[in-house]
Amino acid sequence: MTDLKFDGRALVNGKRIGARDGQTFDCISPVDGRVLTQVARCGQADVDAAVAAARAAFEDKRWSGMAPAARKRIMIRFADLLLEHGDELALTETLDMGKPVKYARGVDVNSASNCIRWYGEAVDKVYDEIAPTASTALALITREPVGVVGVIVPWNYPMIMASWKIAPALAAGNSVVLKPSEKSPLTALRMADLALEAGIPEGVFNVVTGYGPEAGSPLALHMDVDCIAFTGSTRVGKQIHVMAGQSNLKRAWTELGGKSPNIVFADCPNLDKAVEAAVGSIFFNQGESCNAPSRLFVEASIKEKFLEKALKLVPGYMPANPTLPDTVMGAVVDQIQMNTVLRYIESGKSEGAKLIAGGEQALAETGGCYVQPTIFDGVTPEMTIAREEIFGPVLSVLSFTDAADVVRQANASVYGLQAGVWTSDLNKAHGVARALRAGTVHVNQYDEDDITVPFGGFKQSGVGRDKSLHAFDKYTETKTTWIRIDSPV
Ligand code: TXE
Repeated sequence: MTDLKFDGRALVNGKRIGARDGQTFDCISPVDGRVLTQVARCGQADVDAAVAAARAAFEDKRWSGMAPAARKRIMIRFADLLLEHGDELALTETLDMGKPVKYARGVDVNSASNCIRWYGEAVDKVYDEIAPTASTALALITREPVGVVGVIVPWNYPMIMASWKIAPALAAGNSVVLKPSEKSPLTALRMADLALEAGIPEGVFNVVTGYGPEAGSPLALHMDVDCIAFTGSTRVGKQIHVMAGQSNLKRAWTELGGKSPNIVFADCPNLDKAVEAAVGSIFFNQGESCNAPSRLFVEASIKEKFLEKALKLVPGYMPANPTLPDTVMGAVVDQIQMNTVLRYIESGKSEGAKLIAGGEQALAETGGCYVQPTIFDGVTPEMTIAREEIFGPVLSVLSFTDAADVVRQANASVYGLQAGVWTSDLNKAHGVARALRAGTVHVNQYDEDDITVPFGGFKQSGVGRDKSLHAFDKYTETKTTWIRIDSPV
């Protein structure tokens, strides 16, 4: 595996090609600062070519016209190929964006493959509808692929974020142009290679690499893209909706930031489990998860005991080289992100929060981008670290007195992605879960996850849902066909 070679060229119409103007940028590993390869710096002309290829493929029905059962077989082959190349993909992901290789293999590769398989398996089992109209007419309600789907994804789970969008889009018969993050472009390119090998026809799945304003905006603004699916920051997500409106009113779906509250009541059924979940979930993936429970609310009467237990777990999350098999916390994605996280830590200190763990850069001698697992106690709702998405291994601990108090605090956020509630009281669990304005509420755990359930947010955490059969709604148009029946009998 040490002899991994990377190809940073875009993939358009079934061929690997450089940017039309020959421009590239360095793909730098946050593990140790080494340059992994040069990546095509695509712009408007490259996006135009990719969209044209996707449109031609859609129009000639080489994929969209295939029977769902035939698309299914190819999608399953694609999912199998991801697993067959699992070690290579996992190491590529680790080198490219810094996550521990054991999770890149055990979580990212498996989850992406499972997602592609699931939508492939689903697509020949979904029926259309006939409306309950009068017998003088027949009203067919059918689903059609929306056409050319643009997909823009971030760097925290590159393969998973891509698969959550390309899998339902492709299964439904669309053509796709994917723009991965400039910080983590390599696995998306390999996924597209493997899709071709699996039999997804040329032009159906294209990848353009490059920066957001240069390659992402032309996709979101393109007059021949029918739908744009985005995961990333709320700041850019808002621009995506504007660009959709400024161009052809393409369907725009956004999965954006979060500042998820995790609420532990004094009657929590198992304090140790709650502590493990609170700590493990914020430090998993270096805290670079949109659903990370970054605001921990602990009922005042148990806070001291809770934090005592939490602090004992922190040394287990000290960052290490993510290519080593036992590492549980790796590098944050790049220097820019590391500096952002360190700035947030400084703001926590200067605004009066109490730093009780971490707070520093780590492993600077490696040339990589590492931050210690960090916990602030005594955080109050108006502090920056209680309001803004840090996207790093930083936990903000707040406290509360009763259910009404904590629901008010928890909902006082522009975000509404996920939330956690820990209590033995069934009424309290249901009552608080209902009152929380979040797309997903976890009760007495924070790690349940399955492709069968929708994922997405309320408020400024975005519009629409990934995963589950609901995701097909994003990539299909609903058509009504009325047929008059002048019955002779
Ligand atoms: O995200 P961006 P960045 C948050 C997180 C992080 C911050 C910045 O807080 O610290 O955002 O990360 C593309 N038109 N999240 O800067 O910029 C970009 O190239 C079209 C949370 O990496 O949103 C990339 O492919 N596209 C989030 C994608 O958008 C544009 C995950 C995401 O980049 C564009 C990521 C433009 N003008 C970051 N500008 C989550 N919650 O999951 C950028 N892009």
